[in-house]
Amino acid sequence: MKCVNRVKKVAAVHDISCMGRVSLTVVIPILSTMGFQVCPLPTAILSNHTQYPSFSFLDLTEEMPRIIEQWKKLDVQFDAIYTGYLGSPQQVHIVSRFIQEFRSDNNFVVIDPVLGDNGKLYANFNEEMVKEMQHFISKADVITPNMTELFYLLGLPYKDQLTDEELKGYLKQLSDKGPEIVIITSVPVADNPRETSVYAYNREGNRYWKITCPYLPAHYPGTGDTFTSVITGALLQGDSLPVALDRAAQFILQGIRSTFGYEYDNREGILLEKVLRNLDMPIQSNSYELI
Ligand code: PXL
Repeated sequence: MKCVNRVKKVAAVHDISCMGRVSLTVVIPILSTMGFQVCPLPTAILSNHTQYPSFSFLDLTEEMPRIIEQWKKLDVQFDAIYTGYLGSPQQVHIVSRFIQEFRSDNNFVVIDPVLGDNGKLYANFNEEMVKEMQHFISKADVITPNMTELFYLLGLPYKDQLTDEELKGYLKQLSDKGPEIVIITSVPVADNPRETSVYAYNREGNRYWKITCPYLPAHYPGTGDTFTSVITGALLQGDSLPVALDRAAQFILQGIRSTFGYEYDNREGILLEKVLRNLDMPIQSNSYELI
């Protein structure tokens, strides 16, 4: 009998930030709770994420090819490859090769093009990294840029007031670079600071989707990783794109609401542990619309 994964496996290419809930400390619990095995390919070990004023950084660029070599010997098959924070342009090259070697007709590739937020690049990223990411996204089936990353990927100046038609144009432009599914997160809603939207495009079927949810005025690092982890798990379990969007948006909102009421250092991220079990619940929101 052909060897299949009894539990679906996800290769998760992200850093380990030891403080502040981002990257692998978010990806692993979410995908495990959803019933998938996470196989981390760590890119770096940081004392804490880079939105704190200082951090230690152990670059794992040299170790990554060694891990990949051993995985090849094991003949491991992944059902999904999901990449997030990459530490350097060289890592982009390593992960591009990894995707080429491990992709098949039976898996899909999710690239969260982590570059920045709030109109700015994260500390220790520069234009070279932006250029690499612009090429790298062509390797993906699914990409999930936030608004900041959208404009860096397209090489356009940042702006935050956009019409549905403009957003549909941007979604299509990014999809034309390769990915079948493009999802843009944290889009402000015109004249309504209490709401935020997610826009998405699926080339299969040529349909555009939008979901709008309440926005609470607080910034928590790692919500992008949380969102894309739920999207990856939802697609792995066979959800349609709009249902995956609803599931991810509902979970983020639950996470933020469980945290917002506390006086708390937002840099630690949402109180994920309080809501993880909700991933087993049916979706209660049904906010997606076709645009
Ligand atoms: O996805 C966010 C993220 C991941 N990894 C590191 C980060 C951040 C955001 O600040 O600094 C190291």
